Amino acid sequence: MLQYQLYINGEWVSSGNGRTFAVTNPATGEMVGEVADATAEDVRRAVEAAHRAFPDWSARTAWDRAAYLRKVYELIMAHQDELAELMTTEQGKPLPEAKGEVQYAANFFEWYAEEAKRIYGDTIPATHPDKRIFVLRQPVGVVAAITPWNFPAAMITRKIAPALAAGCTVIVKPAEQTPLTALRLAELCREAGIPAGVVNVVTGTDPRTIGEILLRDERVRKVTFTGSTEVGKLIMRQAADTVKKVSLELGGHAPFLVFEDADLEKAAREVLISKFRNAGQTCVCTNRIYVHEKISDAFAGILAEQVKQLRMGNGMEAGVDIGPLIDGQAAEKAERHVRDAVEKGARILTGGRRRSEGDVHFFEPTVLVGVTDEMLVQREETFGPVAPIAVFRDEEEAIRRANDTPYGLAAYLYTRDLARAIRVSERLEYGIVGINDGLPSTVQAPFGGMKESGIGREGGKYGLEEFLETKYVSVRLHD
Ligand code: TXE
Repeated sequence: MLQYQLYINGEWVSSGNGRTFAVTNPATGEMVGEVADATAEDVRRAVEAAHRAFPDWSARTAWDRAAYLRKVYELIMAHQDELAELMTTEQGKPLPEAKGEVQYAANFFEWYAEEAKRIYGDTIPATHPDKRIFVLRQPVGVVAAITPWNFPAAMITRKIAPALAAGCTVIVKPAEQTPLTALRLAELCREAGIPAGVVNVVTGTDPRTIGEILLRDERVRKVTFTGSTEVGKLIMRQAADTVKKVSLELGGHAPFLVFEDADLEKAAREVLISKFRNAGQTCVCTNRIYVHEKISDAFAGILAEQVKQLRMGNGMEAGVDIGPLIDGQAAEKAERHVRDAVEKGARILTGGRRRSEGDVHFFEPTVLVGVTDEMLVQREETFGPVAPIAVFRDEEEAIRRANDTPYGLAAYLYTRDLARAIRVSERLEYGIVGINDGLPSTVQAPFGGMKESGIGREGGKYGLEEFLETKYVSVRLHD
């Protein structure tokens, strides 16, 4: 069993009151680790450490910081199997998916090691011959990064790699369900020689208090959050008091539009990938499938056949495609959504049942047909392996229904018609659109949502912007 303390100011320290909490394996219910339960004072100490580390870290050259980032990348890759196993153990996703996530997570360090060197300013022609105007990009300061359990490694590296590249120092608050991966990453940052206080990790069972302390502190200049829309809104309100910069990556409710000219086998394969990875617990997961009426029966049949092949079980076992859900609440939500759909007239083609035993919760990969827009599956993010299929008559209707949600993170469409693909993608009110592509996420692209799915972008040059201030310096040339 793994034991970890808090990582503050380059040291491993116990919580101020000595308390710890257990981390369990969602596939077995067994305790797999024990970590420190931070007190309010511990969080303040982490802020203090990050604040003190900032002047030195931000004053280093970009080349210097880049060398540390590259080292972290190398260390993550050197430990990729171990990290993937750790992630599957505390989060439940199948091991091959966990390996994919480790590579994705590491890529942020590799990318930002390069991007750190490309933080350019500007010079602007002045209105007076004696004047010069320079625009500088400077690190925003201390960053609080609050992360979820569904991608225990990538949601952290996607935030801290650009933050460190920009010259910021960070306090990471990982989800209480998956702190072990976060703490192992902190160990690797330490091994890479990242100076004390530049990266700090506080774990705890009272996220409300930890969040409040991070958000009230005026020394924290930026908060970057991935999680539920509800908590995201709270964070935005709390950040207002000290006018922090805010980035939010919140829930999604992704539509997948399948047009009548689609290759049905291939379209079903993309839906399968985008819907069922991580047992549907992904913010960009397909949540609503809209299929043209001419092909809907055939498409549903093909998708259901593919879904029936998925194997559910412990993600550590070879051949498993669907792991457990993170907890009982997640299973209840999936069950409630399926029940509601059936009560309102939907039909289950495959799956549909919850399998809970003690603290272990699975939900069968499910395909629903006859789905209408007033059903819960169409209104709320299910965050589980449920694929609801609704039918549309024409392009206009498909776009209108796809956009009829407060969310705006990812959307997908499948067609052979290039003009339609471009036309529809331009009208979808989403931050990410996959055309014939169910897996668009990649480190160099700007990941993020419109509407209530969030603010700001992560990845590529866009992700770096979030950690930079813009300052202009106006110079008069005479004395
Ligand atoms: O999220 P929370 P939960 C969605 C998804 C899921 C639902 C609930 O629909 O079913 O949210 O998941 C920390 N102040 N997503 O309850 O609570 C918490 O400790 C400061 C989508 O797990 O938002 C964790 O570190 N922080 C999403 C992080 O917020 C607080 C990924 C996320 O947890 C806090 C996860 C507070 N008051 C869930 N309360 C995505 N965008 O991918 C909690 N936290």
